[in-house]
Amino acid sequence: MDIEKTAKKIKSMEVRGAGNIARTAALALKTCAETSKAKTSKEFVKGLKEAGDILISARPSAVSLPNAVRFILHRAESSNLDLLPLKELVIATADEFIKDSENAVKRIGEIGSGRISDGDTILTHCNSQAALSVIKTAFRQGKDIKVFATEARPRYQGHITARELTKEGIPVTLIVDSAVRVFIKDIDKVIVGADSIAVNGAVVNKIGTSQLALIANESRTLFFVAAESYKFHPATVLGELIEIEERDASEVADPRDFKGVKIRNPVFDVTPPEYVDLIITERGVMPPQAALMLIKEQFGWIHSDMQE
Ligand code: RI2
Repeated sequence: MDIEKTAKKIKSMEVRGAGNIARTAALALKTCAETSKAKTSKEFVKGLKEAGDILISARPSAVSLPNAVRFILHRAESSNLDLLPLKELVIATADEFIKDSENAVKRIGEIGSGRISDGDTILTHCNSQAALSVIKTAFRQGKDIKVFATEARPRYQGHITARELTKEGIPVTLIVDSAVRVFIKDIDKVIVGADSIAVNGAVVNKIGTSQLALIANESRTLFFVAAESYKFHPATVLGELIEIEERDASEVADPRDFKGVKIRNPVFDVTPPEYVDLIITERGVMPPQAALMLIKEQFGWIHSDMQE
């Protein structure tokens, strides 16, 4: 798997979804290790670091991407192995990340489904494998549930969600993003995914999520976030802000049809922790206020790297 090609696919969103881009980056680093022509361990790590930088620069908001790269690089850099065992270590670490990530999504489904009741109508936004894992698991347990899916303008990932859930046999209603307030009275729980979670429990997710959270809060509807622990952003402990990606205006409308009009396209927004009832992780369910605790447990090992 070519690093530049993979980065391009992530940038263009041919490969998308915070968990998916992390796993894809890990796979790309694995291939990079397998095909490396480096003659020394030092040279090998240097090449791996360069590849990691290219992958990380593909999309700025989902911390899952740099977390995956750093997980692998940290192991390589902190070992004193010779070239061959070092390569094997990197390959095994990439495999470990991918496997753990897949298991985390499954576990989130098992844990989160406990929060879904028979007869619930659930609203979800965009297309999150973690959020859908909760919904699908609850349905497979025999719970009679219905789902409202927002379309998620401008790229319509909600269409993927609607198709995915229908395939599973779950009744789905597709609505435009701006219709949420009309339907909120019919909704028992909102479940969304996350691209990044800050140390204060603020959730960065697909644009529109924070509006949805406001509406849920106004109508006293539970608002859940489903996220693997590698979606937590360690650098926010040091005060770093999460960059919000702004993509090309042409995703919103053809600029040629709007001469003289400025078109903006931020693709994520920030939901304050006050609007989040629970975060469902593979380690268990937690309030957003416990984010620091999770970050300390999960990322103690990279703290020293971040200070450099
Ligand atoms: P999972 C997506 O980003 C959405 O914002 C989604 O909620 C989030 O990643 C998490 O998705 P995009 O790549 O990792 O569509 O739960 O911009 O699949």
